[in-house]
Amino acid sequence: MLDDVVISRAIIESYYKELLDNLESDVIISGAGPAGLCASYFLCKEGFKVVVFERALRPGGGMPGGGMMFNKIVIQEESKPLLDEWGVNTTHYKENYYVASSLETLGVLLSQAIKKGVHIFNSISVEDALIYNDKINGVVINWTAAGIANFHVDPLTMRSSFVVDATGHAAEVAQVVSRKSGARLFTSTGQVIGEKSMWAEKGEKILLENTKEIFPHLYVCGMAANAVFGGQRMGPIFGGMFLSGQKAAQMITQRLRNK
Ligand code: 48F
Repeated sequence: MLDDVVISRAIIESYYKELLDNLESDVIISGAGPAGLCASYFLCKEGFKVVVFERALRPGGGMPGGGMMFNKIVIQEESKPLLDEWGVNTTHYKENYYVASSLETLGVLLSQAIKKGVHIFNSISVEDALIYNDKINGVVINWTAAGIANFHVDPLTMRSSFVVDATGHAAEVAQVVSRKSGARLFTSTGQVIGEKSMWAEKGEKILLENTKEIFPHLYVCGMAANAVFGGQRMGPIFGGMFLSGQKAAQMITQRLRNK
């Protein structure tokens, strides 16, 4: 026998328990694209408490769309060990180029991250940051649907020791911190510089350099890192996104260990 209200109670109680248990965490990641998911996986692997907020109903960012909705992604040799670790199938295309199904990569990475203990809350947008004591202390969140409906709904707040901006091209957390804190970001202009046009070779190279702390306790990874520092976009080559997420995780791991 199935009771409809028991089904509702199971969903509501489980969701609220997970949300309440994660009001405070080690790291909040804004954006569940390839870079954010990868960062979350490696941080959880190190034993930290990690929460991801994703604006869209389904996680994955630009990954499922591959290149112009051809649902394949290309990765380079350097990042293949990551896909091997997760168990994603790759096909050798030619020297230094591998192809993977964008859907399989998303499905496997999502599953691996959740199995490691990452808490992913989808359909929730990060709309502001908690800034005091000269650093970022967490994020301000709201239902994406409330924004779409243009409802005047006040948000809620989640606290963490570190925040990662993995929001992709728009670099939304960096933008809001720059606009509202009155402080300079750690860029040459003190602000978000904005991404340059497509150039895969240069964009992928510079991405790892740009993956770093941009405001006290705020790190940036993935396409947001190139947007913040004025790096090139690189289109449907995804190796750099994964390596950037891994690098952000490694840097934050060191900081959390030294606390
Ligand atoms: O855009 P996205 O995939 O960023 P990424 O992880 O990867 C970039 C590639 O997809 C591609 C590329 C490859 O070479 O250039 O563009 O850097 O994922 C960003 C995710 O963040 C979500 C958004 O819905 C997407 O899933 N997002 C954006 N703004 C917010 C957000 C926000 N304010 N709050 C929560 N999630």
